[in-house]
Amino acid sequence: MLSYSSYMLMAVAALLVTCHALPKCPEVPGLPGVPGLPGRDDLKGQARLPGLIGPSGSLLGPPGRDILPYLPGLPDSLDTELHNVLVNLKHRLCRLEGVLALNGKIREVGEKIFASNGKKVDFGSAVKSCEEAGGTIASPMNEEENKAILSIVQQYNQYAYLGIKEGETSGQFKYINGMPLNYTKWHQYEPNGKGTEKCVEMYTDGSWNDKKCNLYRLTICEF
Ligand code: MAN
Ligand code: CA
Repeated sequence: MLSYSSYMLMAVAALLVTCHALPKCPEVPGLPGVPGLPGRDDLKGQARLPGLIGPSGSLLGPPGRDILPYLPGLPDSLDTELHNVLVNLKHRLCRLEGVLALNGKIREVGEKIFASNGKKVDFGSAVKSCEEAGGTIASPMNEEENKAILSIVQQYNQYAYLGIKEGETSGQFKYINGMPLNYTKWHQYEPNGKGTEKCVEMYTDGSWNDKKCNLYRLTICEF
């Protein structure tokens, strides 16, 4: 059984989470600048206060100790430097994501990032442009992802093709990578194309309709 104080602690924690949104990219305490590389103020290795981040907890493992039997350990100085480079990169990336989200350019859900180029094209062209950009056409795998895609559909007020297609068996829809659907959001009475509507569009309420593949729909990709 939980004690009174642990309930109090949980209540305080819940309050803290709801009242104060946590910063997306917390300051890295005392991260030393990367030696040899100019900091943001062009100060070599001294852009931030010297401080707490050291080799412990490095992704590369404790300095000098082998990660794998056949990989030699890195010298302490290089391990620390690589660790700092990684922390710096992650922090910068986090802030850049903040800028893109602020400007309505991306939606982040878990590990996925959804984005549109604002263009309306047929299904094949949407798949192609997503792949050329290093992503794939948006394929909602749960309600949260569907909502993120929906908010882009509503931003442009345009239906979008999804990364879902009808298989050989009519009425059977799958992700374009061949995996079976683990989540669906069909509009009432859909899918109804019975082999004649092999693609899927998202309506502006987030529900899905099977539809011909040669229409012009908003391109939304996931990365
Ligand atoms: C049109 C098409 C179909 C859709 C029906 C719904 O005929 O968009 O895909 O199922 O409308 O009424
Ligand atoms: Ca339909």
